[in-house]
Amino acid sequence: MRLTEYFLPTLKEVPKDAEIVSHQLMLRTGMIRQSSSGIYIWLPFGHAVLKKIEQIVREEQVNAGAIELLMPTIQSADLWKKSGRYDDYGAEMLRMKDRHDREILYGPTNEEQITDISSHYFKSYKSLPKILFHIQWKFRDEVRPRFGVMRCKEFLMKDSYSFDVTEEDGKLSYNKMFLSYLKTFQRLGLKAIPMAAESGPIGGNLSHEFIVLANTGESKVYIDKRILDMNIPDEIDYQKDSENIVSKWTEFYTVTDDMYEQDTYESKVEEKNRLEMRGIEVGHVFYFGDKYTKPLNANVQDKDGVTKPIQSGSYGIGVSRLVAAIIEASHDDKGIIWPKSVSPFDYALICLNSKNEELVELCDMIYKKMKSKCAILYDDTSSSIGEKLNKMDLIGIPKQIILGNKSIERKSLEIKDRKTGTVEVQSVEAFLEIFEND
Ligand code: P5A
Repeated sequence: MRLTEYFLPTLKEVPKDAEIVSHQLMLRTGMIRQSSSGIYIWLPFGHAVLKKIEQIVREEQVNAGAIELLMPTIQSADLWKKSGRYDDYGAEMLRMKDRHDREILYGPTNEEQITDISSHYFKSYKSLPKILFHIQWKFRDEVRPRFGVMRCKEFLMKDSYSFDVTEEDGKLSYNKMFLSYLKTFQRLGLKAIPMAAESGPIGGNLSHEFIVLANTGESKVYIDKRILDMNIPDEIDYQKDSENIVSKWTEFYTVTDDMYEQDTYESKVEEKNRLEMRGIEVGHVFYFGDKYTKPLNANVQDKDGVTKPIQSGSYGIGVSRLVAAIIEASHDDKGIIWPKSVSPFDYALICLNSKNEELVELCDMIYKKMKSKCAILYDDTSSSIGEKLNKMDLIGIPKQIILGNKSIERKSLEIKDRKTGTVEVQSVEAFLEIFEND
């Protein structure tokens, strides 16, 4: 993509109303624009990052055995009345009426709708287990939307729902999702720590939040530091390994403030291992058994011919919140530093002098060769050197390929690593070899 043809409305100034660095940087890099309170337009650069994250989340769901479908954003109030949550959800739920005066709502989550689906299709133990997921916009009329897409009203969520015959199998599904979350956040370049948490309006008595440590986070957390050294194996057999791996992670007393008990913390965690911090909730998993299947009559016949409510859990990832969380975790005073896995462009190509025809010709040639092999943003504008370099640092593409007047006679280019700032000089020829046809 040529920068002269792209739509990247960057700002030099730090916007006054943005309090935290991710919100500031998302506005400065032209990723989002507020449409109304708590509702955002995803401009092309922001949209591209969102889609990258969404794809990684999707791939890891599929790897763990979940199956994608798509439920609508608008739901009928009827199912919510049956589950008893229509009143419970209160003012956070956006309620509407259609032209026939029927009560409808913009879904804040989909437990009711998917349970209704399960009641129609999963009648025998032979159809289970199943984990279904979708990636869909949600609406919650938050009292205090703030920090840009971090806590907003309209946001993109990946939500999965598990269906099993027995509680034991249900717990296995819970553990599979738990493990797939560890994997997902790792691929996104994040250290997200699972913590025992309250289940709130979703319900159930087994629940974990996945939290990225950040001073600007909204949750207060109490950690056993040793959990920070935990790793997950590269190869996972979800069926065989889930229980074992999850039990190792959950051994540590690591909790959000809703669950915090000072005595337990002090008795279970040695003083040198205690860490009290703030964090951002990027995912939340729940096991609630028959909380929804019972009132919505989602029953299954087990192997012995006994009919009973399906065992369920739900598993959420804040896809749009992750964009902000990644920036909170990965930036410096110059701007964003995208992990390779989520950057919309693999390379930035910078032609420092657009008046030097020979240089422009060389850069155009390099651009053409690279374009077919990777995603590249080519600064072909006539801006000043300083402006060009600052802009590329601001938007955070992991590798910058820089060419100036001297590149012509030296037949070389600079490869700058955005994260470390290290610059490597390489001959144009050697660099282009990577992009030659096989
Ligand atoms: C789990 C999936 C649920 O809704 N039902 C379906 C369950 N869980 S949750 O914790 O309430 O939300 C899941 C994740 O969504 C993100 N999130 C938000 N992101 C931006 N703005 C908001 N207002 C918002 N509310 C929730 C969080 O990442 C949360 O973990």
